[in-house]
Amino acid sequence: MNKNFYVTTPIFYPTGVPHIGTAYNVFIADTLARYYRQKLGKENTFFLTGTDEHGANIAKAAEAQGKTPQEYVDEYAAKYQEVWQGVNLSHDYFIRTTDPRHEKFAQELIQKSFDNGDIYEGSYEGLYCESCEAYYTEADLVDGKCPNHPTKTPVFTKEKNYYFKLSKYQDFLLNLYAERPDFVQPAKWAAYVRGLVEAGLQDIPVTRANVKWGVPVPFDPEQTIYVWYDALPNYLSTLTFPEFQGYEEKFWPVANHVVGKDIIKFHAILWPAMLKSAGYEVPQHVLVHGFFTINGQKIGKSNNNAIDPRDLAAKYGNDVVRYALLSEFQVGNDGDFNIDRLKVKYEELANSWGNLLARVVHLANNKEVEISNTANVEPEFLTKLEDLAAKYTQHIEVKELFEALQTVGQITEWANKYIDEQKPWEKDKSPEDVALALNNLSVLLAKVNELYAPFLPESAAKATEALQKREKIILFPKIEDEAK
Ligand code: ME8
Repeated sequence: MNKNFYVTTPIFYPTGVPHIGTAYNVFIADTLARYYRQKLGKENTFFLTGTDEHGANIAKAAEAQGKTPQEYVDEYAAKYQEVWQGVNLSHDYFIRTTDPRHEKFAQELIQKSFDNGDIYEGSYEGLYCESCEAYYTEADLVDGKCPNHPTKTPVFTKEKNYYFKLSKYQDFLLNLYAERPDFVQPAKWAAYVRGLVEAGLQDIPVTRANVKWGVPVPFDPEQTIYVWYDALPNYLSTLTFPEFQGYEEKFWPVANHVVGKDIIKFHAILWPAMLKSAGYEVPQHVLVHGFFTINGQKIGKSNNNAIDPRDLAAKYGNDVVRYALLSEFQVGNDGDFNIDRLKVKYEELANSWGNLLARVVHLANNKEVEISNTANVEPEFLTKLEDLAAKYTQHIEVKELFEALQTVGQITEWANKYIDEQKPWEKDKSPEDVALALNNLSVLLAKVNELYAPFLPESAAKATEALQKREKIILFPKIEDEAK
């Protein structure tokens, strides 16, 4: 077992502000970080997020607003940080690729591959999508448009640039996937990536002659480093910053990159090849998640559904927003989401966890019995609880967050059934039976609080305190519908 855990989100393009779709990614990473802080300790866990601030797209967005690129990224990186703070994100650091220490690292990395002959001069002619900052072939296009940007037509571009010998790493990558079948998680995405690499890899241009807003190529300062070749190294550059002394040894290569399916190729193919070429080990896992739509519509300004996660959190609480998304579909799958589902999820938590807590505390006080004594739990009850907790652990450690939440749901369902059967409130129950039932339930509840903590940190902290102090609280108070 690893002693340390490192989790990253993609570094987001600071064009606009984060929305609920972007937030889904960071909620996954945050949940994992919180789980491992509980398990391995705060000092052995590192959670990184940040912004990807170079490239033609950023320069264009800045120009459109009459700002310099630096002014623009300063403003939008601050907005990202505000939103993440607003939703109680527990990241340990926010990396910005315009940090000179990162820029220097990105230069050193590309220089290493140049020195060992993996980067050569060439010229490129092809179709380029400025929104993706990526080249495409005719076959990649959908109705003549970019496969990721249905309104953008990739433009024919010709320029001198330097290529990275990605094709050289085909066998290395196939061996990596064979030796570590869970390098990419979940399995269906591992199979997808393997298929792509088996079909063959082409060398890719990794510098740009025409993009000025970028990191200068150290061996040809007329050129800048391709934005992805500058962005991916953020995961490693941060660990070399002076304030993180010893982190590179501690957190590399135990990295877990959480990425959306749109950027899987960069993380599962290009990044390991870049690292191998520069003499680094590859990360531990790439966790791929799907995309969700809202009421069947793609999230975006044009659909007017790019909801700020803080707006939902203001009404339902940070915890329920993340719970609602993480409990709605499996990590690798696509899904749909809407406010009605969020309300259903809120009720679900109120009726299961909230209700259980209220009943146990109320009855324990009413009947004046001792609770939370692990030594006095019925053995079969304890075994069942431990089995379910072990199932949760198995799921979360392979990042099956949906399944882990379902397991906690099974525990609360069982407990609510148990309390209904035991009826500890009835007058004819013996004090011993009442004490046993409430003791069983309070120990179970403490476990539920612990298991929910990575997912619903604020509520779990409240529930834990209430149980310890035997204070009757309403964990999920009724929310008035403004329509009524
Ligand atoms: O790609 N559902 O940045 P980006 C789920 N800078 N996830 C969604 C989503 C949705 N509807 N919409 C967005 C970049 N996402 C690069 C990354 S990393 C070295 C560089 C998430 O701002 C999803 O995780 O375009 C996707 O991968 C990410 O936002 C894209 O962020």
